[in-house]
Amino acid sequence: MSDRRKFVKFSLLSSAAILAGKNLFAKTNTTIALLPVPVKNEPIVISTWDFGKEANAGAWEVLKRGGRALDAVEAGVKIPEADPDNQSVGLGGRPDRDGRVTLDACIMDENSKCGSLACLEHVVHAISVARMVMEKTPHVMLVGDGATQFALENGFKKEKLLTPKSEREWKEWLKTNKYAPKNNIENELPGGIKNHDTIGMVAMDNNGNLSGACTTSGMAYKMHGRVGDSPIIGAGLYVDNEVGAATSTGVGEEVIRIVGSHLVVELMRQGMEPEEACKKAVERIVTRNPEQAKTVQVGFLALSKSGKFGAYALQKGFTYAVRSGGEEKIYDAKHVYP
Ligand code: SD4
Repeated sequence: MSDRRKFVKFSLLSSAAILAGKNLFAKTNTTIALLPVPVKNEPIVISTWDFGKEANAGAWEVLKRGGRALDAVEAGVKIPEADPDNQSVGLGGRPDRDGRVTLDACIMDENSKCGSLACLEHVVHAISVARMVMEKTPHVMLVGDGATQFALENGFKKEKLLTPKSEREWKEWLKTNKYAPKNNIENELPGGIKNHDTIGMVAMDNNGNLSGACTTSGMAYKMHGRVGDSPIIGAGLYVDNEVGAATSTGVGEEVIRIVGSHLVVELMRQGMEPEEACKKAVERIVTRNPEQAKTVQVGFLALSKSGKFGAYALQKGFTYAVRSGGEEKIYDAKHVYP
C-alpha cells in the first residue's frame, strides 16, 4: 500500500473512530482531537525532450494554483503546438510527403476518459480538439476530414500550418525523395539548437490525480494518411489513475506494435519502478526485432501514482523535462544502444 493510501486509510479510520465516540490513541479518558486532514499531493509534470521545459512551465501555472492535471497537460502542450519554430508539433510542423501538415494528438484523464484525433489539418491546437472529442462526443477518436470538420464546426480557427521554412525544406526533400527518419533530430535550428519531435506529457495534481497528453505532426514526410502512435490510446499515451501514466516518442510503428505506453503502466502495476518499466518496454522492441531496433529511436517516460518518474530509450539522445515544487530539470534518459 502506498504511503498516501496508508495515510488516507489512517485518516478515515481516525475520523470514523471519533464519530463513533472512540479515540484510537486514548489510554486515559482524555480525548485527543483528531481532525480529518485534507490529503495534498506534491504536483509534478514531466514531458518528452528538452523543449518540454517550456511546456512544463505552462502546465505548472495550472498545477501550482491547485488546478487539475487534465487542464495542466492541455495548457502545457499547447505551448509547443503554437511555436512555429518547433517543426514537429502543430504550427510549423513538417508536412507529409504531399506537403500537407497532418496532426495526431490524444488526451486522457484520471477517470480513463480519453479523446483522440489523427490526420487533423488546418488547426493549431490539436490537443484541444482531442479534449473536445473526449468531452463533447460519445466517441474516443476522429480522423482525417471528420476530425477537421468537427474542429471547424466547433469554433477552431482554420489556419495555414505549413510555414515557409517547413515548405522550403519539404521541397528540398522532394528532390531526393528518400523516407529515412533521423534519430532524435528532425531539425536543427540556426545556431545549432536541436529541435526534437513529439511532445508527450504526464502530470499529477495536488489531489493526486493523473492525466496525460500527446501531440505531434508525426514523422516528417510520412505517407499521406499515415498515423503514428501518438494519438493511439495505449500506444502513445496511457493513464491509469490507480497506477501511473506513460507516454512515448520516436518511431510510432515500433510503439504501436507493443502497445507501449499501456505496457509501461501495466509493468508499473506489477510493481516496477517507472524507469524499470520503461526499460522493459524498450527491451521488448529489441527482442522482437534487434536489427530494426538498432536503427530507430523510441523513448518512453513514466510517472507513478506515488510521484516517482523515469524514462528509457533505444538510442542515446532522448531527454525529458521535469517540473515540480522542488525541481525544474532536464534529464538524459538511459538507453539500450551506445
Ligand atoms: C510518430 N511518435 O508519429 C511520433 C513522432 C515522433 O520522432 O515522435 N517522432 O510516430
